[in-house]
Amino acid sequence: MKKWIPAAAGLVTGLMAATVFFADFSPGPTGEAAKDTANKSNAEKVYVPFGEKDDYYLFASGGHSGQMFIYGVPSMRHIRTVPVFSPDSATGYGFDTHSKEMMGGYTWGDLHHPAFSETDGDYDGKYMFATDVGNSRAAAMNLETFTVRDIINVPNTSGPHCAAFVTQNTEYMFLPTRFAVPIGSEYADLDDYSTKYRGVMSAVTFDQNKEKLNIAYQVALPPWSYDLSDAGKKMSADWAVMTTYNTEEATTNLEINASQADRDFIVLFNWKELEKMVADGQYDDVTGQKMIFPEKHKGGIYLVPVAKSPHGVDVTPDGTRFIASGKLAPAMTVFSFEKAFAAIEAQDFSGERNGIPIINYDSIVEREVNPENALGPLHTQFDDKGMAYTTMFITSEIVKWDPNTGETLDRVPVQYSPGHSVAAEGDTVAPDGKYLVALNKIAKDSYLSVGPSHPESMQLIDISGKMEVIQSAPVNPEPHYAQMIKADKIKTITVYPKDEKNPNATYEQDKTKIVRNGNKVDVYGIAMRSKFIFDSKAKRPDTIEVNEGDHVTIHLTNIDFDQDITHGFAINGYDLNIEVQPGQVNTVEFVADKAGTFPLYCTNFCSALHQEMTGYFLVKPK
Ligand code: CUK
Ligand code: CUA
Repeated sequence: MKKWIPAAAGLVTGLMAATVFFADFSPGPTGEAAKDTANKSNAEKVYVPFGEKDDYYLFASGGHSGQMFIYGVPSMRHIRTVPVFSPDSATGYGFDTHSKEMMGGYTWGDLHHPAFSETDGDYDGKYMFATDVGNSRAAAMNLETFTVRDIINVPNTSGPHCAAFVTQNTEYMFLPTRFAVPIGSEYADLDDYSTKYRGVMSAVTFDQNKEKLNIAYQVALPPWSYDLSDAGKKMSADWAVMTTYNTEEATTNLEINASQADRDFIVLFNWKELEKMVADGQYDDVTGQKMIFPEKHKGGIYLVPVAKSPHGVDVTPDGTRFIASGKLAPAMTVFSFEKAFAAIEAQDFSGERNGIPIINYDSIVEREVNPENALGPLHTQFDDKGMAYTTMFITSEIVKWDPNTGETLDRVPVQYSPGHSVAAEGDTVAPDGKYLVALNKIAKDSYLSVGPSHPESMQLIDISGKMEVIQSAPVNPEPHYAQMIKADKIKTITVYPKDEKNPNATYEQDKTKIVRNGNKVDVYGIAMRSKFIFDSKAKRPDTIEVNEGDHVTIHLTNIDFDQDITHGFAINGYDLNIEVQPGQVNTVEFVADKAGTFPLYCTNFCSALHQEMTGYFLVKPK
């Protein structure tokens, strides 16, 4: 706008021009005043008064912290960190016998994608699953206690990245690998990559009664990188999809070499059919696993060409479509499941790779969506009306669009570079709408500086009307994905129920004892406000005395059946600390390899006399 008023302008024209002029140069009340108004209404939207609770739990993956971060929405308050793949002294995780055994000797993990257990395509609030890209593991967390109950190593796979995603009734979670390796990770020359390497996908089941994960079967896919995946829903419930890149089979400088081909693939597979093939013996026994080789055991797996180097792929809540996003192509590609089924039926294939049929792209694509100037689409979530929300990594925004028409409906900038976003109940057959959280990779200037490296950022977006960022929370490295569940679906327990059959439990003080058997010492003790009792008949019931070199096992029962009265147990200088939650029985084992006098104490502040909750661990020298 120029300061131009026609010389011949009358009063009215002049006023109009002046109005336009003013409007152009000061867009409404700007500066501090406007900020205040906006912040007040946003503050109200996210304010959860003391005594009231948040509406949603947000489970954010902790990336290479190996942990899970639990936040409340809309307050965006960090409530808890639950260790999954990494030891955590705050909760004694990785120190007590069970969690140490689950840890399998590893000291870290890389947790990318959490997934709730589902019943009829809806989060049921019972379990949370996750995989470890760093050390190829899978875990199941019980949501009554927010503790991990089982971890398995996934053989033949290196870096199950795009998992976990679960089928509609938690029949399976599928763990495709990010890195191709020879089966069993044996040595093979990289010149033999195309013939000897494989990208193995594992179908993992979970037995809720035994709380055990198990590998049902594996599929030896071509040696490509498998990126993101999603399970089908409703009409596509028997199917699952995943993206793959490096179909060039590059073995070095992937940045360039894995980005050559114009098209990579989506892998579409029918897990019901794979299940049937396994039941019919159509697999090879490989390193103790049932391995399907697609070039030999035909059926159930198809390829769909997609714009180069795709990242995310997401199934719409109604299960009719799957949408792939291209990190190098600025497009979201919408495919129809119905058309895909018809193409498979008609064998409408354009060729094959490694024995897997390639479905004719044109037969099943609905549209390619390119919102204007939007770059770096990564992941898509959905609201209650089926509208799509795609994160744009490069242009740092969320774009809302209509999968039915491809029309762009809204967009909002986020700070900065979002990877995933997560919608309330976003991966169910019936998302809630209402909220979306952008998981931003780069916070830059958002918070008080903590040095050259900054926290990541999660921004809460109100999606009930025009998208608006209403809250922002710093978060430790590094949430990749998250899921958001209605708070009332999660039913935690307040104390562990008495388990009279547990041979290690000691609920009565006069049953405490220290049992010696050669150089093996078993302590059956109690933790209570505000003392330890290891042997009630001893002169000093809170002392444990052993000989140097003894193998010591301490079974500790917390007999405070009272909400939030957690005790800890640490031995000074012995590098161990465990936790016993109310009513819980926990065990720690170690060798008393250092002679001397070591105070033991409760690490978790439990009463006014918490400081007095101490004793001695005496180790007589040899
Ligand atoms: S990945 Cu991190 S932004 Cu592991 Cu889901 Cu896409
Ligand atoms: Cu028990 Cu502090």
